Amino acid sequence: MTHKKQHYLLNRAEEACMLLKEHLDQDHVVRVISHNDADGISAAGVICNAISQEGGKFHVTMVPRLNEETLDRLSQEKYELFFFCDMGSGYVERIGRLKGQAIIADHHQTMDSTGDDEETLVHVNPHLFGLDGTRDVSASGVTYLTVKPLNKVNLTGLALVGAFGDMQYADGFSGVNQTILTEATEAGVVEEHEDLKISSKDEPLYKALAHTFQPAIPGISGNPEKSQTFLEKIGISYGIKFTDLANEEKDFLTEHLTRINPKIFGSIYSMPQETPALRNLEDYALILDACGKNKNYAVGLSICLGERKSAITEGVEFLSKYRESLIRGIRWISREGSQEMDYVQYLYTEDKENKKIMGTLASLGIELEILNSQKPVITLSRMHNLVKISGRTTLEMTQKGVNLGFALEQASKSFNGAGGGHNIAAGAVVPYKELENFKNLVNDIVSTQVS
Ligand SMILES: [Mn+2]
Repeated sequence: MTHKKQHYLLNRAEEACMLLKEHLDQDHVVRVISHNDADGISAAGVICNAISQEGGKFHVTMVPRLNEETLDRLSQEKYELFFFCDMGSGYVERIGRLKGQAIIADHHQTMDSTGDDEETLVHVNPHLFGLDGTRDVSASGVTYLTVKPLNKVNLTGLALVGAFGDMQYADGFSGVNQTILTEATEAGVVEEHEDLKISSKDEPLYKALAHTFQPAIPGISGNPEKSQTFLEKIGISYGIKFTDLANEEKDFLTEHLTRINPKIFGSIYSMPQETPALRNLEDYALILDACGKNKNYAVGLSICLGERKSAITEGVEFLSKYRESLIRGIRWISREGSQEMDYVQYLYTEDKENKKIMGTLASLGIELEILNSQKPVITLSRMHNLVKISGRTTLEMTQKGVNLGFALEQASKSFNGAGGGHNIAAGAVVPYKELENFKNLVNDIVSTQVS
C-alpha cells in the first residue's frame, strides 16, 4: 500500500518536473521561496542546484513563514514560475492567483485546498496521498522528488540533510526518506557506517564530548569541566584528539560512552565526495541550522550551492557560537534549576542569549537529566509586555496523557494569548501581566491530563 502511495506522490512530482522543464526550456528565471530553517535551506539548495545544472537561472528568497504580506509582495512580481519549498500548502488558493504558474513542494499537514482545481499550479505534498510528512519526508526530500526525473541522484545527500534538520531521523529513516537513502547509497553518493557520534574527531577530546548534543551525554554534554574529569577517570588524556587515540583507546572510550548513552554509537551517513566539514549529513544539517538561527540564510544557501571557501568557514563559526551558547545555557539551568509546581516546571529568562535557545534548553535539560523528566518543562522568555512560551516533554509523559499543544492552547487563550503545537512540543504567547495566572492554569490543565 505504502509503495502505491509513494508511487502517486512520485507521479505528482513528475508532473511538477515537467512544468519546471517547460519553463527552463524557455529560459524563464525561476522564483524560489523557501523556509529559513535547515530543511528549507536544503530544499532551496536542491532546487537551485538542479536549475543551475540544467543551465537555468533562479531568484531565491528565504522567509521565516509564508503570510499574507509576503504573498502580497509576490503577487506584484512578474515571474513565469514560482517554486515554494517547505511552505505553501496552507495558501494554495492564493498561490493559484499569482501572475505566474507555481510548484508547491511542501510536507506540512495544514492545507487550505488540495489544489486539484487550480490550473496554474502543481501541488506536491505527501499528505495528499496519505503519506506521513512529519517523519517520512522533509521539504528537501519532496523538492528532490520534483527534480529526480532530470537524473539528479547527485542531490540525494542534500535531500537527506533536510530530513536530519527536521529531526526525522530516529534510529533510522522511514518511508520516502528511506527510499531516497537507498537510491543515494546505491549510487555511492551517500555511505553508511557505524561509528562514535561525537561532535568532532579533530578537536581536543574533552571539547568534542562537551560539544556533543545529538545524542546528549548526561553529565558530559555542555560541561567541559565534567568532560575532562570523565576522561581523566577512565585514563584517557583529555587534550588528545580522537583521531590520535590508539585503537584500543578508541574502543575503551566507546565502551564507556555507550554505558552512559547507547545512542552515542550508531550509523553515520556521509557523502565521500564532499568537503570534510560537510561530509557527515548530520553535521551539514547542524551548520545550516546554525546559519538559519544566526539569520544568515545566504551563507547557508551558498554552502548548498557549492561555495567552498568563506561560506563554510562562516557556517562552522555560527555552529561553534551556537554550541557555546548552549554550554552557557546548560550552565545556567544546572545552577538555577527550574521552578517546580506539582505537575509542571518553569524556566524563566530575560537574558537575550538564553531567549534564543529556550526550547532546546528545555529538551536538553531533560535529556541531560538536569531537570525532572516526570514534569513537562515550560520555558518563559520575557519580551517587553509579552512572554514567549515553549513547552517540551518526553514520549513517556505523552503516553501518560500529557498534551502540551492542547494545554498551551487552552491556557493562552484564557488570557488573550495564542498557542498550540504537538503533544510533545508546543509554544504560546501571553501578556506578561497574566504570567502568574497562566502558570497556574497550565499546571491545572496538565494535572487533569495525567489523572
Ligand atoms: Mn520542513
